[in-house]
Amino acid sequence: MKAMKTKIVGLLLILTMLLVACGSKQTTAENQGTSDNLVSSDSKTQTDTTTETVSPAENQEVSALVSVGNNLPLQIIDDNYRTYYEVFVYSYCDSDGNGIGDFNGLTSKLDYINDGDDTTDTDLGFNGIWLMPIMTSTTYHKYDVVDYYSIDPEYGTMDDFKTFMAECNKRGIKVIIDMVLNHTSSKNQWFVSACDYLKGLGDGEPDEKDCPYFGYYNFSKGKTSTCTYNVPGTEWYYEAKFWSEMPDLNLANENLRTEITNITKYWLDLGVGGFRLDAAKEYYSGNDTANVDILTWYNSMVKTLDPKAYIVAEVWSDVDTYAKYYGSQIDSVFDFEFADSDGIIATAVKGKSKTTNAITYGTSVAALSDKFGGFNKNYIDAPFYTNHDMARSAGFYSGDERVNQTKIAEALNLFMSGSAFVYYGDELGMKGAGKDENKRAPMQWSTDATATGMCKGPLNMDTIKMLNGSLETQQSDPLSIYNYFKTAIKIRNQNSEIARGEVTYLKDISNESVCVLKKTYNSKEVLLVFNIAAQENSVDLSQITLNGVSVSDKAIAIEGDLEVGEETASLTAGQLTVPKYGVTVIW
Ligand SMILES: [Ca+2]
Ligand SMILES: [Ca+2]
Ligand SMILES: [Ca+2]
Repeated sequence: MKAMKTKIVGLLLILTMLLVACGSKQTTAENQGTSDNLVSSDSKTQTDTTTETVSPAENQEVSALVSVGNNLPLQIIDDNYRTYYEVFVYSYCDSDGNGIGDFNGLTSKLDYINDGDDTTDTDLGFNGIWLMPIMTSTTYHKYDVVDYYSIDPEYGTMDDFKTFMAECNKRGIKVIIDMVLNHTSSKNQWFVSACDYLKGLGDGEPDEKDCPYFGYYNFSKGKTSTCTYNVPGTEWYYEAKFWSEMPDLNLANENLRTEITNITKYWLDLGVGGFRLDAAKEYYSGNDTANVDILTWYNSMVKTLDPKAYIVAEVWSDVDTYAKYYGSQIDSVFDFEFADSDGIIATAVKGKSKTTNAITYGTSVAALSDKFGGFNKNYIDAPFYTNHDMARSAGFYSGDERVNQTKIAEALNLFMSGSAFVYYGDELGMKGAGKDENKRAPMQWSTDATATGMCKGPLNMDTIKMLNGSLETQQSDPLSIYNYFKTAIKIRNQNSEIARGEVTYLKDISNESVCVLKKTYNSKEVLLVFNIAAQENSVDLSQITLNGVSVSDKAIAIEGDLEVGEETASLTAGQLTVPKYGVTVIW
């Protein structure tokens, strides 16, 4: 961390010298200081809106693009407010030509995710990775764990994983792994042993002293409403909520809890920074209170082992239900209300209904602190837009504004407070809907399926016609979805208030097309303005004060400008004009 700070200060010094050398004007007296005031949180360098810093060879459009902002130094803070990239290793990058993604492939792409160098912006800038299950399993998706102390051989060796972890650490990327605790694979030795024990029991009564694994699962003598699958050759039945080959665990069992503690410690010792808890709603299906109790135990156990570990749970439900899960004091619960094609983000962007628009987004975002904070004052929201269980977002929209809508929807996700999650491939506007396999298609490094690193994808995947091109085609296009993403994450990384700010929704100046939010962090205020419409919009911000200064004052400027096209936003005497689907950060 110290080295990184030194690097940032060094970079600022160089930047300052360059600005001076280029003759760029500093527009306010308060900014005419040394590089010291550049790193203090409430000061900034403002380059003039003319184009002195741009080489004469560049045309006016490009000049306009760079002059409005997005030039602030990154403010990367080593805490649990991060920008996470959800990776399905199977479909990400194949290193050995068998068509299945693996750790060596993923490691080779880390410079794409985050190169660890804050002076470059050739990387996406994620500082967290969520790995979908990586332990030995019988399926391609690996949500049925056979051995919790291993890496699935399809993904490589434990040494490959250790190399991956070391490279992530170098880059400041926190890695969290999927921890599947609701069920195991039927091929897990625990379940196999328990079934063998029951088969040899005859008419006798089971005793955990003879076979502790019997207590790990939910068995009953005779079929019940929950225990519906038969252990062959016995009168015993077991619970398997999702699939006969995924028997549910009995998380109240003390021996199992000791085992889970050992498993958790094993992965923390390997350098993992936390866990994504799969299917927490089904620990005790239909009993949220019991589930919160399980999470309370798990969270306190994990935080005892590593106070900085991060835990996010999947509770696929309505917001009032998953809010209650914060009562366990886990850091995060995925914010499903905003996700998917019928969530707050997508419906606001579609804007077809009077009830789903910029106002819905603003009021919903502002309501979160009351909803979650009452259960856990240290809650960290976990917004996401799509994941491996949902259709890809590129298919949510149609018509002329399809690409622009795909873009701004991601900004509505990435500019939320908390740890924001992005599903791999969404940065390329990948497509995929219908059966699960289609939602987990090969990362589109290239349109050539035989190119280096390309994966073959899940066996039963349909042929998917991508809409927005591969990384190869998008990299060089400044208006591609990929480059939009990079800028969005950069702005999030430049303004630490975006992820950490307390939200105030400014309803008096917001409307069905424009949402204005004020975010406050460390006593500093910034404004976020979203124009969720296919037309340019203007808003009068002159009556607003930020950090005690009127927005109409020259000291307040657009410090982040995220645009779908070449037009940029402008702020004059408190009057803000934002191009269609534009987003600005003002302070
Ligand atoms: Ca492979
Ligand atoms: Ca970089
Ligand atoms: Ca269960």
